[in-house]
Amino acid sequence: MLIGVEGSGKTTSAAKLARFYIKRNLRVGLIETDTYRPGAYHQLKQLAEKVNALFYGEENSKDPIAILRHGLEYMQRNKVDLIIIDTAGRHRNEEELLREAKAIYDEAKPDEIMLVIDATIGRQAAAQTEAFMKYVPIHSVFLTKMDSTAKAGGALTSVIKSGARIKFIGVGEDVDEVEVFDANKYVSRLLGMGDLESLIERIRAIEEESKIMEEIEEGKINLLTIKRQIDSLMKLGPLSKILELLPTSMLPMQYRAVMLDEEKMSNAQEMLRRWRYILDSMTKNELLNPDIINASRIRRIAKGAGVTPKDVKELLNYYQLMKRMVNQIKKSRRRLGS
Ligand SMILES: Nc1nc2c(ncn2[C@@H]2O[C@H](COP(=O)(O)OP(=O)(O)OP(=O)(O)O)[C@@H](O)[C@H]2O)c(=O)[nH]1
Ligand SMILES: [Mg+2]
Repeated sequence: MLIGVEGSGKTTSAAKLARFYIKRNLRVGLIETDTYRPGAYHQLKQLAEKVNALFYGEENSKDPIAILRHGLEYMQRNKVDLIIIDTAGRHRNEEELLREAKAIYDEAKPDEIMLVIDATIGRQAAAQTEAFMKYVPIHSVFLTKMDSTAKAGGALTSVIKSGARIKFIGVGEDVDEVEVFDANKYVSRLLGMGDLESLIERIRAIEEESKIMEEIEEGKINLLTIKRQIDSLMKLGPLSKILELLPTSMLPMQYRAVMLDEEKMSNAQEMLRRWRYILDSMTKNELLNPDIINASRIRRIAKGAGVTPKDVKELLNYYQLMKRMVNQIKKSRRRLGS
C-alpha cells in the first residue's frame, strides 16, 4: 500500500514498482483507490497497461473502501503475486488524508506500507514521515524526484533520521526510472566518485600527505620526499568534491588554492604526472643529493622522462622553494625558542 501527500509521486511510483517486480517475474496487480483526483483512474489504468500489470479501479465511485474490497477480490481471483494499492493524496486537509489512509490500511491489512515522499521538500521530509507514522506503521519509504532537486541529500538524511527505511528512489518521470536504494552507492554518488573505498583511499593519501609535510617541516627534505609527496597527491585524484568537505588546513598549503579549482586541478595533476616521470629517471644518488644535479644531468634526466630540460628545472625550483621554506620555518622556530 502506497501512501503520501498530494503530488508526492504515489501513482507514478506504483507503476514503477509494478514494472520493477514484473521484470522479476511476479504477476502484479494495481488497485486505484483515489476518488479525489480527477483522472486518477485513467492515470493508473494507462500506466498499468504500459507495464503489463493487472488493473482494478472504479471510475465513478466515491467509496475507496468499496473499491478496495472489490479490487482485492479481483486480484485474488486472478492469482497475482503482488498487489499494489494506490491511495489518494488530495484531501481537504492532512487530518482527513491520514484518516483515510488508516481506514484503507485497516481494511487491506497490507504486508507493507510504503510512504512516498517527494525529495524536493528537503529536510521537511522527517516531519512528514513522523506525521504518517502516528497513524499507520511505515515499513518503507519511496523517495521520489531525486533527479530534480538539490535538496535530495537533505531529504534523504532527514528520512533516515526519522527511523524509516528507504527502499526505493525515483530518479525520473519514466516507469523505468527507479532504483533500489543503496546507502553506500548513494553517498558515493553524492561525492561524485566511483565508490566509498576510493574515498577512503583518498583520505589515507591526505593523511600520508600531512605526515610527509610534518617530516619536511622537521627539516628532512630531499627529492625522495618530493617523490613520496607526489605519489600521495596523485592518489588524491581530481578532488574538488571531497575537498569541499574537508578542512583545508589538512592540505599542504601550496595546493589548497589550486585544488579547489577544477581546471587548475587537472593542470596540477598533469604537472604531477610529469614530475613523477622526471623523478623516475633520476638516480638514487640524485634523489638523495639534489645539489649534484648539473646541466648535463638535467639534459639526461629530461631525455629519460620524455620532457624538456625546462620541466626538470621547474621541479628543481619547486624543491629549492620547499627547502627554503623549511629553513625559514626552522629559523623562525629557533627565534621563538621552540
Ligand atoms: N522528475 C521526477 N518526477 C517524478 C518522479 N516521480 C513522480 N514524478 C512526477 O511527479 C508528479 C506527480 O506524480 P503522481 O504520481 O501523479 O503523484 P501522486 O502522489 O499520485 O499525486 P496525487 O495522486 O495527486 O496525490 C508527476 O508529474 C510525475 O511525473 C521522479 O522520481 N522524478
Ligand atoms: Mg495519484
